[in-house]
Amino acid sequence: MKKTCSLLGAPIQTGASQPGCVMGPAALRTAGLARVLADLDWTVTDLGDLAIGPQTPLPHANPTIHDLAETRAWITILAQTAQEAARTHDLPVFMGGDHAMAAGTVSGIAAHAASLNRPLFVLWLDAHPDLHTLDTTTSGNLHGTPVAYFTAQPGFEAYPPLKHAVEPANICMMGIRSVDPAERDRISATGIEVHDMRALDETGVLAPLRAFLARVRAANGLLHVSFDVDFLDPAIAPAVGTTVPGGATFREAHLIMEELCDSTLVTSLDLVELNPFLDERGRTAKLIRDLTASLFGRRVLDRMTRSY
Ligand code: NNH
Ligand code: MN
Ligand code: MN
Ligand code: MN
Repeated sequence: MKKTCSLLGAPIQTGASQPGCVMGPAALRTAGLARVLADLDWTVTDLGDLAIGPQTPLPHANPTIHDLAETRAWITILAQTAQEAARTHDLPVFMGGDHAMAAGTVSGIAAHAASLNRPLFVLWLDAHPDLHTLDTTTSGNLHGTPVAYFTAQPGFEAYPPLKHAVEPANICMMGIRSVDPAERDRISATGIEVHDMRALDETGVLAPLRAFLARVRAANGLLHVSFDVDFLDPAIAPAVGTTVPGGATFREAHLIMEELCDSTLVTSLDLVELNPFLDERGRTAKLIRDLTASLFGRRVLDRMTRSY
């Protein structure tokens, strides 16, 4: 039986500081993502793009926050749709859209995991930990909040009520290199496993990744991968609104995706923050397509996979 994946577009950009992520799903389709995955012997179903209707503005005590009502509506529809996509496909892919969407996708997947009585693990590949609450964000850009939301931190009265939280101990972050003070405190308080760029320079990406995957396997967990384009170095991935120097190289990123593929543990994927308005001749969209292909089984040569 061929494995099934779905592609769902989430053209949300209200969580970001500048427009453009609305075009992310279209750029990934234009880069041929569906065909590439089908050529790797997956049954691919494109579920199209989600949409929200007009919203009534939702004020908040934190005056920096913008587009709260729209972002909230996206989280609601994404949580429902992600849960359903995970129920009906082996590996649903959520094409963003800015990273606020992960508040919806991960909470929806967490509900799915709870229905299977299995723990959900999250691999967060990002320059940023996205650990702000609505009370601590100073930019007001809600793409900085999803991890705090789905780990059930206080301060999210204005977001949809969270039904199933993700355990901070089940989260592994890699590539982190831009952390705000409130986020630094929350990393300590929650004990989330964070491999910042210095740590990855010291250990390489493979050792911490394999240790995390071993934990997922031992717990019979589901594994959601949330891939923020700014995880990558801006020199190879310019199409993102929040570039941070010193990001993952082409080879590090491919190695992570290849190891994730070999593990066979990944059960859902976000591709977020692609802003095609900032791209150069589609190169970032094509790179994200190729990294996804590595996760779905593309390899340079046949080789023995290591036994687990
Ligand atoms: N921490 C910053 C903020 O909250 C940056 C967040 N931007 C991101 N996150 N792109 O991945 O505004
Ligand atoms: Mn992010
Ligand atoms: Mn980021
Ligand atoms: Mn509050």
